[in-house]
Amino acid sequence: MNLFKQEDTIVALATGNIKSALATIRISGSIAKQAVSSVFFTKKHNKIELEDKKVCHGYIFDDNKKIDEVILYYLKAPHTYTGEDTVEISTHGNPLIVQQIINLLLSKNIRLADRGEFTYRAFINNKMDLSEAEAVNELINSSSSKSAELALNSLQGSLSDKIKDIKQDLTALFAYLEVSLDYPQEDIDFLTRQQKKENMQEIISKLNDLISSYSLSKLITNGIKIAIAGKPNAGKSSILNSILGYQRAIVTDIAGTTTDTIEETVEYNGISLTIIDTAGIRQHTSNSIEKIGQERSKSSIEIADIILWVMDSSISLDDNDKQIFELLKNKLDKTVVILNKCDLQQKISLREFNNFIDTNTIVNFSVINKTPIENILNKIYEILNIKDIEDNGNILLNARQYNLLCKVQTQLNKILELIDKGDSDEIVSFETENALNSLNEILGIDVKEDILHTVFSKFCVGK
Ligand SMILES: Nc1nc2c(ncn2[C@@H]2O[C@H](COP(=O)(O)OP(=O)(O)OP(=O)(O)O)[C@@H](O)[C@H]2O)c(=O)[nH]1
Ligand SMILES: [Mg+2]
Repeated sequence: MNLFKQEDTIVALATGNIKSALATIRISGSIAKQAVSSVFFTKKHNKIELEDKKVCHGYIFDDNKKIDEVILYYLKAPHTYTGEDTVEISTHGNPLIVQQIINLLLSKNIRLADRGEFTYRAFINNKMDLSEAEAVNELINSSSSKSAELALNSLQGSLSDKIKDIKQDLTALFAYLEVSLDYPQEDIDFLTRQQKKENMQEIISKLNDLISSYSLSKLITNGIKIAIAGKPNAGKSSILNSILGYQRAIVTDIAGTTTDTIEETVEYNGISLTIIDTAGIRQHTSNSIEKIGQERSKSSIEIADIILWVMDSSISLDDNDKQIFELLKNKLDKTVVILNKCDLQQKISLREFNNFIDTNTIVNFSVINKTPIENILNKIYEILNIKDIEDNGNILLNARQYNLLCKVQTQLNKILELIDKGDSDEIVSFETENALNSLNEILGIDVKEDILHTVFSKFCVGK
């Protein structure tokens, strides 16, 4: 990766490399204006003066050959995304035209941008900190409306502000400790041990709030994988169709209708749900297709965040149910039991589950009676402890940030212990400095190049 050769002017297609109405080519760096000016003319090949923030219409020429009619604008540093001189050219969205224009610019002492290099430059030029830069990528890759909303919050500094707040508290404490080390004899109003402890406890509590938002962040970012499993004919495909609101899977009264897994995605309360309907599981089958289907059902159960165990409540439990129970018994904490067909005479009652399943995870359901599908979906959210996304402090944490926060948590707990033991302020201030360094790493202050490389290599080219 060329990430760190900042003196170069870079170019990339910022939009998708597909046939479309328009495409945007972005150029950033000290010679952006000069390079574009040398290929951008009026229809009659007269020069066009590029002015800051002014939209211009004209033609891209390769020598005397017109390549495309374009609209472009020049933005002067430092008031740009990257903090550098920038030109954005809006061309017709044909990849062949785009490639010709980019090739032309490459011949003007400009090079192709690496992944995330525009945002990297924004970071280096203090347009955003590292967690805000990460939010740019999260915003682009959001798979649900909620993750997009939270990524935008992070981009606007919601996470950075919280980190800075903790840093500020810690720095204040650190300053006290430093003063007491530097001027031990002076008559300064030092903090008592109890005050230091209380200050630290308050900081740890803020940190813990942030850390606890990670599990929900993961679900919001990655979505929830839900496998619908159970005996043949229990009504699994009917439930998939009810969740989707249309007849996606074939439903018949023939046991073994679904032979392969069927996967669809919907959004519920801002979170993306991937629902996998599976082939019914039964003990004895000589059908080789069904056997493969059942293996796939088991794999889906393995990877699922939640399993909907669908039962036909109009028939009594049998050996087949026992077999499925064996399959799910280590996963009951993430299983919702659906007693389907409750419009019919019930042969299975809640009482039968008392000893081995938390009856709170059981939902009575009838596809025929159109039981609201929310009864199932809300139960899923209950099990995953998704009460109210707004309660999460509107924060979206990624794994890098989470791991660093956990490191800070360990460091702060150690400091608290040292303060409690009455250890010398010297050790405490040394540990505090370590914790401040970890917090800085979240914001990208004094981070190592390989960390930046890892973060920005996840971006697409052109961003
Ligand atoms: N009475 C009643 N019938 C239902 C209900 N849900 C599904 N059925 C019927 O049960 C039969 C089986 O439904 P499916 O959705 O195909 O069941 P499945 O679990 O996907 O079956 P396989 O794909 O064979 O494993 C169909 O005839 C459905 O109409 C319900 O709530 N009440
Ligand atoms: Mg089915």
